[in-house]
Parts: sequence; C-alpha cells; structure tokens
Amino acid sequence: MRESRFVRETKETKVEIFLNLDSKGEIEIDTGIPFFDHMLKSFAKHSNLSLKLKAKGDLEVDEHHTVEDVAIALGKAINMALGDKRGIKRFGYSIVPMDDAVAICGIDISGRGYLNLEGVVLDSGIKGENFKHFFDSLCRNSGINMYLSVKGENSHHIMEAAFKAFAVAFLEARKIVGEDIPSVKGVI
Ligand SMILES: [Mn+2]
Repeated sequence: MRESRFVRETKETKVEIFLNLDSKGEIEIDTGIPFFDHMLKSFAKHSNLSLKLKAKGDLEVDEHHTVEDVAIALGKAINMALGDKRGIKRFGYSIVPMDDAVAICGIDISGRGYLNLEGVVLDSGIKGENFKHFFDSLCRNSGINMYLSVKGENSHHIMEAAFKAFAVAFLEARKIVGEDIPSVKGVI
C-alpha cells in the first residue's frame, strides 16, 4: 500500500495529511475554506484515493498561505507515497467537461515538478491567482509535470473541472502496470 503521513507547521499554517493511493474510501477534508474543501474532496473522490487533510491557517490575513501550504504539504505527501515509482504507468491524461467549462490535463510523474497552465481563471470560492498558485506549488512539491488547460464561463465550474481532470489523470498515471522504474535513466 502506497501511503504517507505528513505534517507541516509554520507560523502561518499547520497542515496534517494522511494519504493512501491504493485504497479509496476515507475522505475527510477541513481547511477552513469550504470551497477549497469542496475542490479537494472532488479530487480525492475522482482519483479513488483516501485523503485526510486538516489545515489551520491564518485566514484572518487571507486565504493565500492556507491554499499554498496545503498544496506544498499535499505535494510532499504524494511524492512520499509514490516512493521509488517502480512499475507506475507514469503518464496520465484526461478531458473533463463540467457544463460550460472544460479542463484538459496531462501529467508526467517525472520527478521534475512543473506546471504549464493555459486559460484564464477568475475568482470563485478561492481567488483565481490562488488556484494557479495551488497547482504550481503542488507540481513543484510532488515532482509532477502537468499541462492543464481550462476554459469556460463559470469560474466554479472551471476550477472544479480542473481538480477533477487532475484527479482522473493522476489515477491513470499512478497505476501499477509493470515492474521496472519507467525511465531509461533507471530512476525518477
Ligand atoms: Mn461544485
């Protein structure tokens, strides 16, 4: 079972995570930002994984630190749970529509975190700039290279389609399909 526990505490936030990539079921999310909880629950549900995530941040300042630090901690937890990545498919793709919106996501669990985001995301339950910052921080800390393209009219739909698209691509990419580390370098 690929799982991890991770706690990250600073003067701005404390984030506690339990993640299991091979068993779906337990999803408990509490970041203090209901919309962000909704996005993270969607991600966990549609990626068939168990995720318990509790974050307590300085929301009296604004949402920035909490959104960023959840992304950092979740990225590190994903990286830890993936381990040496032996046998994984490594690549995953998805196109997820949601009414007026659509998100296209392609990922490579390459060990080199990088986000390539196309599309304009306006504010919804979190700010559009923090949506982008979430995926950027997640990629850097998980070692996932992600292409994410979004468009649509409704910013709630656009963000939700993006979280679901990442979920579906990640479900595919982390599947165990072989025995080797899927790289000609022999290491990811
Ligand atoms: Mn929704």
